[in-house]
Parts: sequence; C-alpha cells; structure tokens
Amino acid sequence: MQRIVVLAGGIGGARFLRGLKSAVPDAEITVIGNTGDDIHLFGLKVCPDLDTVMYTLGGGIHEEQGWGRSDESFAVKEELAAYGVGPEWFGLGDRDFATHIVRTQMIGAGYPLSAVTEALCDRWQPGVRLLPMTDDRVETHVLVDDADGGGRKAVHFQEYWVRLRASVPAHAIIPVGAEEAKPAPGVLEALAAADVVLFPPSNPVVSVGTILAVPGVREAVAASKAPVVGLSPIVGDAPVRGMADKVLAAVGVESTAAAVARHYGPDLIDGWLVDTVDAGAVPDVEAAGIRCRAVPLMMTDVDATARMAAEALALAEEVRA
Ligand code: FO1
Repeated sequence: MQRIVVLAGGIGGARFLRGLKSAVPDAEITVIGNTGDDIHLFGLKVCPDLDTVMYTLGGGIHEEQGWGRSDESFAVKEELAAYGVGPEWFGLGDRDFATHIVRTQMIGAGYPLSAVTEALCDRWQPGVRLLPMTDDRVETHVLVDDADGGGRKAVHFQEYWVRLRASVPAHAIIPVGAEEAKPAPGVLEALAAADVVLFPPSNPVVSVGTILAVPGVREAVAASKAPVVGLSPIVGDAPVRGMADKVLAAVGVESTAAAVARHYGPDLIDGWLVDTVDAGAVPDVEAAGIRCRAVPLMMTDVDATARMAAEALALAEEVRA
C-alpha cells in the first residue's frame, strides 16, 4: 500500500486532501497538520487547521466558508458578547465550541494534543491519520506597525489574518515556541516510512513553513528517500485563495509560482507543479534543480482536485525513476 505524507495547513490543505483521497482511495495517508494558527480563547484551545482538515474530510465542514461547522449557530458567541466578552472578530460557532471544549478538557486531564486529535477523529473518521506537527505550544505571531506607539508590535496570527484581514504590512512572521518544540509522536516515523511526501497548495510561510520550523521536520523531509512534490498555491502571480502574498512579502519572497519553488528549494522538494497559466515558469524552476510540470491547479471540485493529486503522484514517480 502506498504511504503518502502530506504537510497541511487549513482550507487549501483540507480540500487538496479530499482530492487526494478520491485519487488514491487505497493509499495510507498521514497528514502532518499545522498548529501554529492555534489560539486560546475563552479558556479553550482552538486548532483551526487541524479542525478544518478533520471537518472537511469527515463531512462536517461549512462548505462555502471552508472553515467551521456546517449548520452552525452562534448563540454562545452572542451571549458572550452580551457580557462584553470578546474577541468578537473571531467567529466560534456553537457546534465548533463543543470540539474545543472536548479538546481542552482532555488536555487538562493530561492527554497530549496528538492523543486528543486521535480521539476527536474517532468521531469524524477523516480516512487519514491526522497528526499535529507537535504536542508543544507553538503560536505564530506577526510583527506589524503599532499605530499607537509608532513602533512595532507582535500580534497573534489570527488577529492579523481575521481581524486585520492582512491589510497592514507584515514585517516578520515568528513561530513562537517552534525552536523548543518537538515533533509529535509519529511525525518523524511517518516521514521516514513515506513513499511520497506532498506539499499541498497551502500557505508556504504560515502553514507548511511553520510545520518545517519544528526542529527535525525539515531535516526529515530533506533526508527522505521518497520523492517530495509540492503544488503551487500561487496561480498567475496571485494566491489561489487567502492572502499568502502578504506573508510571502514578509519573508522576502515574490508572489510567483517559481519564487515559492525556489523558497522551498531543491534540498527540500524534488518536484513542483505550477498552473498552466504559469507554464512560462517551468524552465525557471527546472533551472533551480526542481522537476516542474504545468497542469491545471484550480481546486474547483473534488474531481479537478483529484486530477491535481494524480499529477503530483505522477511527477513523484517521474523523479523517483
Ligand atoms: N476565519 C475567518 O476569516 N473569520 C473567522 O471568524 C474565523 C473563525 C474560525 C473559527 C474556527 C476555525 O477553525 C477557523 C476559523 N477561521 C476564521 C479560519 C482561520 O482563521 C484561518 O483561515 C486559518 O487559521 C488559516 O489557515
């Protein structure tokens, strides 16, 4: 059975995984999920990217939004607001709250996040093995201008992304705690045993980049004997969704499919897929020592996404040969 390891962020990663499962239903898929987006609110631990993968693959996602639960209501949020308790800018729904309550309760009882995630997945049956990148606390912060002080301040990634809508310049992206974090149980083992490693069209800085920032993960991907293939989240010089261009600028990377491939670099990735509109970038990427193909990369539906996943696996076979 083919063992595939995917380093995934939230919406882009989750939708890609749905296509991958459809393309290779018999494969054993391990997902290493980003936890740098995690936030503690109202005394609860919220893991947006793990939950987005779990709900999307388990059939509980709000499809149009791409995050949060389907059939959601917001009574708890409204009641909290009536007490003047915020933040109001982060939309936690009633059904979603239950997930965070169970998670926080289990963590309080001494279970590591990896065990909690496994327990939550018992309900959702996502059809993949979902591992957090680490059981340790890592929180991505973004350095922005401080309108009041005239200097700069660090804000939580969710505040930058959701409240500020990435509308102010990001000067630096800091995965706080990453340096001291250890990969969660199973992460390095999965990478060592992988037949193929995939980087979905997730954010290269705050999703895949944060996973790679956990000591040992980048090294394990680079040392992997399995082909490592990525799919560009940038199509026609703009992010397919989200605001990846804003955080790419913070790390000095141009918002192009070729620049993201070079950012990962040939030590990490063996193959790279760009969209057909970026076919002109193929020679650039290949000149950097990365095998590159141009194929349609818009995840318009599960079938289109499955074709992307199949192309990524075909490129993996090509680099392996
Ligand atoms: N994204 C938003 O744009 N607004 C929200 O209010 C919001 C709430 C939210 C709650 C739970 C959850 O799992 C995700 C949520 N997201 C929300 C998505 C999230 O902020 C980001 O898209 C990811 O962290 C980036 O991968």
